Amino acid sequence: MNILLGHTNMDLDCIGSIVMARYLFPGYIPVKSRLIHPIANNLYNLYQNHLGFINPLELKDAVVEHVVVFDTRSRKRVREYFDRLGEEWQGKIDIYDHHVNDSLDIPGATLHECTYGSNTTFLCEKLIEKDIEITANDATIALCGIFADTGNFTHQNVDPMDFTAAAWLMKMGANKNIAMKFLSKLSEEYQVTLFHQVLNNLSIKNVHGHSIAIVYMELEEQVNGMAAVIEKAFEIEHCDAIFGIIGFCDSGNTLIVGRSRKEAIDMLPILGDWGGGGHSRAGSALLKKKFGIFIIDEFLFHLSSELLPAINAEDLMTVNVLTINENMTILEASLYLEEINHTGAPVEDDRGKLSGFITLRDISKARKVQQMHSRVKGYMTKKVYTSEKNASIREIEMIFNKHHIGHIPVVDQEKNIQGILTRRDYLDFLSQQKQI
Ligand SMILES: [Mn+2]
Repeated sequence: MNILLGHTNMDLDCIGSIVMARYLFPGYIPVKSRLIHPIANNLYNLYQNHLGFINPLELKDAVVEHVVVFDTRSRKRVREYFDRLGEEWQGKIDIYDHHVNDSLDIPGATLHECTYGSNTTFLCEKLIEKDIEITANDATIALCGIFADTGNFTHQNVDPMDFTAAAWLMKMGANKNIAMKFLSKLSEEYQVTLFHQVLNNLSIKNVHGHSIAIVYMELEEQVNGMAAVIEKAFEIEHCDAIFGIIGFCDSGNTLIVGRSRKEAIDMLPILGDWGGGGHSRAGSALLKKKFGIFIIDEFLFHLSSELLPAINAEDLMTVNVLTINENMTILEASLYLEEINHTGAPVEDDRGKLSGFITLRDISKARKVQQMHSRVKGYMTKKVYTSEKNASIREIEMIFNKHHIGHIPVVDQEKNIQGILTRRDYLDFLSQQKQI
């Protein structure tokens, strides 16, 4: 007998991968995990006859020759199956996995890897290459896997191939409406309740300029689906990363769930040091027999030693600022702006302190009323939105969004101009970032 299996706590991407793999490995039997991830529960229940998964208990007396593993390369995530096969089992193992940052620790396995957002995509790619057609039902199940692992194509990990695979599945008859039904993150009533609790308990901390949402909660007993709850809160909170620290009174264990929007906040080292794992943007750690509110401080301390300072205004600003003196005439200012080819410039007083901002628009107002020989002082904008050197990207972004301005002078406490930030500097920064 030959078998197909995914990681423990089987999720939609595992099921999608296995359903696609059945076309590549005809006659192979899929084995289900003893735990099914809450998000995959409804799909699994509805399609279980069609899926035809067997229970790992049935492996006990079976003679298994070839095992194909999907969506993990980590031994501890497939232990429930290999334990059944027995210690002396020595068959062939192939792995199809997209967790490229995890280390392969399944002895003797041959690894086939990809960097796609969804592992199901990887299997779809193989089917596309081989020109194999699939049923509409299977296409729907696979589409769920792709939607789930790419966060409906919004996650950082999304690859063009994920779109290609999804397009192919639609062509094979995948039903998007059915797929969307299975993708609701908070499928259970209690998750919705917990979600509201998370929002109420959330606080935002600034760790080296990164805005980090932290929530600490104690629950009577361990519940499933906590990661989905934290993820949902992350969707609506405007922060760089979120960490849910959830203590379970019954076991005395604490679960940490982390999600990040920034390359600079990598879950693998942060949670890896605490015995956890996952992807760089999404991870979790279970602290065994560790429980209590003191974990927040310990964790924040750990974060501050792990994270490098975030990019700030100083990193993005232009330092040689071309300024205009407030006692120049509008005509002089106009000629000067033309010469330096800028649409506006900060204005300083005779002591060199920022006193306003003048733009071509202000100048044209003066021109209309033939006041070109008036002083800049009279036509400049006096209320200038400024920032300080150590302002975070978020603060800068907020100034641009709120005030519809093109330039932000960077000043010190005495209003000495230290630099200037333009909307262009900010947009350039954004396009260099994979995602912030
Ligand atoms: Mn996956």
